[in-house]
Amino acid sequence: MNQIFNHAPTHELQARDAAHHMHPFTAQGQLAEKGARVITAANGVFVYDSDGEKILDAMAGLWCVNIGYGREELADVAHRQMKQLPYYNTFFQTTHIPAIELSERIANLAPADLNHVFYAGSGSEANDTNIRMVRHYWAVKGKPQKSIIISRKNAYHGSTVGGGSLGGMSAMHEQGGMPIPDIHHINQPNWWSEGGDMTPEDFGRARAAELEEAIKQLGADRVAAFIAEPVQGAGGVIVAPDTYWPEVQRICDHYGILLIADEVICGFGRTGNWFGSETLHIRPHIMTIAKGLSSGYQPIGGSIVCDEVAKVIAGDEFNHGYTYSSHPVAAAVANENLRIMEEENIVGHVRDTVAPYLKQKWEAMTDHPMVGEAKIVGMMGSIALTPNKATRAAFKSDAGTVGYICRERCFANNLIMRHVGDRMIISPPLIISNDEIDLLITRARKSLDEAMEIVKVQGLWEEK
Ligand code: PXG
Repeated sequence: MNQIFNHAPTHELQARDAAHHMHPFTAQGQLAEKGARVITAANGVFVYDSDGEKILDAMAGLWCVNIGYGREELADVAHRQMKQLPYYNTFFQTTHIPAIELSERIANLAPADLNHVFYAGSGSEANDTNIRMVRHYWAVKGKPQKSIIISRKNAYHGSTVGGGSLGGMSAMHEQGGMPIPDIHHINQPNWWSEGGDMTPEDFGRARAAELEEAIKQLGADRVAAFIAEPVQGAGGVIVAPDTYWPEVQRICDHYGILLIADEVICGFGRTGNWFGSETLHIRPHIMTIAKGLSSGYQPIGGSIVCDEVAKVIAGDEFNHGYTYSSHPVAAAVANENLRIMEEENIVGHVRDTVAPYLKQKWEAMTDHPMVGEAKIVGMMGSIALTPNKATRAAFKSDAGTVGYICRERCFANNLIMRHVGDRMIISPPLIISNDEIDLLITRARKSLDEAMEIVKVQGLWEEK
């Protein structure tokens, strides 16, 4: 692998970064003091930093590098496509070959009659498309008042004004005037934190019933769609109890509500099937896709749309689109990424080999004194940190204090494992091997031990 070592020293790169580069979801001042970690190269499941450290990336970048780093075929395709046709749009009755080929491949991979793709540059943009598309669909059908979209608290659907409004992140809603009108949030199916004395099964049914109550209260003639991630990712890899999704599906069917599955994280093999909807037996009308579509090698997202919605909106001009909708280089790279995934049976590798192995190792971590529950679906997992497993107590410190300590230990041990509040989460590249899973678990356990020590020394081992 070609690592570039003749770059400026780390402290100099950090100072230049702090001077001019504004980071997403970051307190700039704090980062400027600490200095950002400078990532310089990557291969397989490892990334390298400017100090030469080799770090196991158990987050696949931001849940996206499903195929792993360093696949030269993707670079070659991008190079060829840039020389052939670096840009053209698909507005104004034009198209190009990468868009044709990618759409055909996605339609073949997607379940049921999800046969049509509208492209965006990201998951956020795709969800903005979805807001407009489902409202437009009902308007064309003579029901313009059917415009409310129901979503869930602690969901993540992106960071644009539309995507952030759909999302249920209160910290985001506090800034910049969100949510936009006609978005309604119900509670999430997070049993560990919010299940109280209920069994997970009863709790799953109760949280699904909130959807029905919301529809009745708002009026089915006002509700356009329900949007949800099959497994909540950024919210902390929250896996709903088994009773939840069948009931949600029944409710959407019964009241004639469109179902949008946000597959930005769950899509393209992450859960052991091509789509999370297949794993959880959901039948969506629209799927949001991004991330694993190109394994993050190019920015591309989109909406996979069912025949009925596509047919209805086809009768009219849909006044919507982005300069980079179906960008030829991004589309060519995504197509090559999916070709490799199919040819190398990477979804099979997940389902039959690494997901069962990781599940066994991950769930065994509940023997650690600080780990309450361990949840995992395919290659996305979370553990809840707690000072009292029996009562599922939260730490007395602000949510995230202990999680942050643990994340810092992971970083120090050359493992990228994230925290969401006091949950630790992983989503490694799908091409990870069982040996690399062993390394992941060894480093995670070491980090947990060290974090627990610090938590105790700092007097933070206290229940809320
Ligand atoms: N939907 C879901 C389910 C996502 O996870 C988006 C939409 C938005 O995609 P774009 O491409 O616009 O970022 C996402 C993105 C995190 C984190 O901290 C998660 C995402 C993005 C950034 C950070 O876990 N997910």
